[in-house]
Amino acid sequence: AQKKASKAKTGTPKPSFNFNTHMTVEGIKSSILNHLKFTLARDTGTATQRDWWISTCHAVHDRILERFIRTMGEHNDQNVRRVYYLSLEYLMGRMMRNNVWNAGLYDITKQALAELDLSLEELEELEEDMGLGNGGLGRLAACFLDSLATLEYPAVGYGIYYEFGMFRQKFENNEQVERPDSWRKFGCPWEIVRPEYTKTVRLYGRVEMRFDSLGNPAPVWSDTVEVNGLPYDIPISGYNVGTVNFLRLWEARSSQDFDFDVFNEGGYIEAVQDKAEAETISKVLYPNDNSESGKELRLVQQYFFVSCSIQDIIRRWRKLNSDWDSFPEKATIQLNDTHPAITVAELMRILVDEEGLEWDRAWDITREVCNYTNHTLLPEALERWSVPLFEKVLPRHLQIIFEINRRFLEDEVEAKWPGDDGMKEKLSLVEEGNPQMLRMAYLSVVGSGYVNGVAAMHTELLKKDLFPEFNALYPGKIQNKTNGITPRRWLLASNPDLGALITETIGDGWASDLDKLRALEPHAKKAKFREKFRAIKHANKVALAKLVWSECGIEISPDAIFDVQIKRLHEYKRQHLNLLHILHLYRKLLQDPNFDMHPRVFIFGAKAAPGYAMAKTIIRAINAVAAKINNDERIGGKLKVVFMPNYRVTLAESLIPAADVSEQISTAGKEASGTGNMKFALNGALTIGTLDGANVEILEEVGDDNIFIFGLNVDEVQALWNGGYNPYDRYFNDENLRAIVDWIGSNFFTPDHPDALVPIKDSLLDGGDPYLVLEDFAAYVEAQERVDKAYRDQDNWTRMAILNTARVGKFSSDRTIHQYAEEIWKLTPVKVSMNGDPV
Ligand code: B1H
Repeated sequence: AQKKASKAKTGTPKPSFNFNTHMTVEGIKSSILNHLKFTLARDTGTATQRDWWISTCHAVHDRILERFIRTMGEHNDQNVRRVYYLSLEYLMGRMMRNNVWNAGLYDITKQALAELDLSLEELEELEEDMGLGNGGLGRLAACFLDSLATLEYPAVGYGIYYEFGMFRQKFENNEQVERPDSWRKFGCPWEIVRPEYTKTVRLYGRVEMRFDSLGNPAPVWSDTVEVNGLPYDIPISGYNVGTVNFLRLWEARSSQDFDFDVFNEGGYIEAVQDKAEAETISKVLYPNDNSESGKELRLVQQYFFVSCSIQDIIRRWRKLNSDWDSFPEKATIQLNDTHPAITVAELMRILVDEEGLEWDRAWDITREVCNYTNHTLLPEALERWSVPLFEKVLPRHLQIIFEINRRFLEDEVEAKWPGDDGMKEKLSLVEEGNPQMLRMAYLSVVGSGYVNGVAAMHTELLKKDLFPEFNALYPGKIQNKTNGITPRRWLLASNPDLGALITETIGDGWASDLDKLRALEPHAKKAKFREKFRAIKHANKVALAKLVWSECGIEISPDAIFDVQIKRLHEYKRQHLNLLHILHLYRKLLQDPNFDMHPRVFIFGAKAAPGYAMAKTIIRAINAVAAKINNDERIGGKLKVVFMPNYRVTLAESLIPAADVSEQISTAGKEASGTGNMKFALNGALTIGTLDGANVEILEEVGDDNIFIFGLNVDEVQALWNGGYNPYDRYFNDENLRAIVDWIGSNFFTPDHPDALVPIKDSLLDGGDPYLVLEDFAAYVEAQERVDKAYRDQDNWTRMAILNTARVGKFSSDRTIHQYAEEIWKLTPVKVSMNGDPV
């Protein structure tokens, strides 16, 4: 292998051709004009804004590709160890701004466009979000890719090239309406299609025992249906480094352009229809955050992308290596939740059935290569596949999972708990029942070297509540890796004025070493600095007010407190707790026009899963209440409620820099980590939140004077449930709360739709208040009063905001990725030249 590698190095002639990808204003400008003419066949006289936009993307892309090719060359020459990140979701958002910042092209691109009488900011608006994810889990994958490249780790992300990403949300009569997201309608300028790496995936069929020439029985998977996976690569630029990694996304293609038999029988239309059916595999992202669908197409999506990716990983390994013992030295795989958990069975199938390895050796390799990240404890999100469905789609994989289970129970569980059948039933990968169900989380734990949670508290609960026996069986296997966010997208690029102030104050370097922000702490004491910090927040609020006006037609004052809750709509995240508090303020204002509160704007952004009725009712309730409040002359504009439609990465980039208050109010024990909480704190918003997920660690970093914590902690929640909780007690003992809950349940807010909001009241009372909204209400109101009071002391508020920015360096995804690399992947960075000069 070593020999092969060095041969590849010397054997490649160095071209002397000048590709004209100069990193200068003139270079970019001529590149844009060149693409306008020769890529788009346009002249400057007839070019539309979109033509200019696409040409600009290509000009930037060209410069990134130069480094991309160099990175691949270096990784190949050195036969490096790589991490493969497998995820069904990548919530990338727009690519342009991030690309120009990371590649160091921001100033020259802006300048080049200005010289062409164009504005980068205006053109950027033409880019659709690459919204191939639901929420936190998908955005985390995107932040990780950014950090992997920035820290110069050899890494490939694998996923699906969905034709339709997360649906577009509109409101009609206060209700959510979903529209398809045809984000690639005008093409994606960042993609590179690689037909030479197309893979074939087999599905369905049956397994027969056949005998080889020596008379040994061997399973044969036959009569399968075939579909092809066509890879598209999206280059991922590191920040200020030569490394450009890539995200490889698979698109499903029919395996035959024409089925000639059907064609000859005259079934032309039928032949093309079959083709269309295969291609539905990569059509659309399942829009369920934190809940599983159990649908056959979803299982097919999972296997499709796992199989393509594993084949591709093996192909790359084989170019330079041959002995399977070296496979775990060259590859480590991270499973982003259980969505790619079939990897465990697929690797075993390839190693045992196709490569002829002994089971035990194959198992050692599989377990060494795979690692699993758990992102949730919610029972409805823990994937379980019905055995009959799984058998229909993947009959051979089912056998393999049964064999993994048999050995696991008979060897490992039996050794640890001899004769304990209860324990075997409890830990079995197969849940008994009708039908039997495969527990994908258990398969992932058993088939992985390491398992991790995504925040300290979440990992403790994993060990204590979800996997206690596995933790006893495999001590040290379960680790914590607290989530993080990339400071490039979430500060440098989205809040450029704050970024510039920080650089001017403490120098540069912070964007790739976020702990450096601690140097801002002493500046919190300086009036001049506070003034500048506050002015930037104010300017961001003015910009957001403009956006709210143009998008929603609601006028808001930048002098009000901007109180923001943006995240998926889910009962456990408790947008309805926020709503009850809004109603509380509304009542106060109606009953006492002199009620003393600082003007406040409550801003929401949230998509509900299309099948999640209660979530949709909560959206409707917030919209209905907003309509009433915003049009109520009596409250003198002290209270406004804005629900911005179609919440997505791009909207977050406008909202977070403008927020004063960050709502992180999930029921303790339910939010695994949260990552929005980190983005807000980094941008100087103060958190009002429960002791849940990473809020606990944010509190540790910023100190309890600089955050508003309220409500039951996780032990108190468990104690309350154990002792028996009756929400009616809270309802009857608090006259104010009772009035508010009854108000929601009345037809006051939806006069034309009687009972539309009753399900909310029902869930809070007869439904048992599963997320303890009524229980935490009083504490939440009290915490909001603290917020109101604190905001009136603008100087002190700004001081607290600065201390948030200064103290949250821990939540850089660079820190997270460094820990994964050191403690799980055992990965070393590889230097790549930025400009072709030796490093
Ligand atoms: C998170 C999901 C999720 N946890 C199932 N689990 C899905 C589960 O389509 N599905 O089937 C999709 C998504 N998403 C989130 O992960 C957690 O709720 C957040 O607390 C956490 O910050 C984020 C990243 O770790």
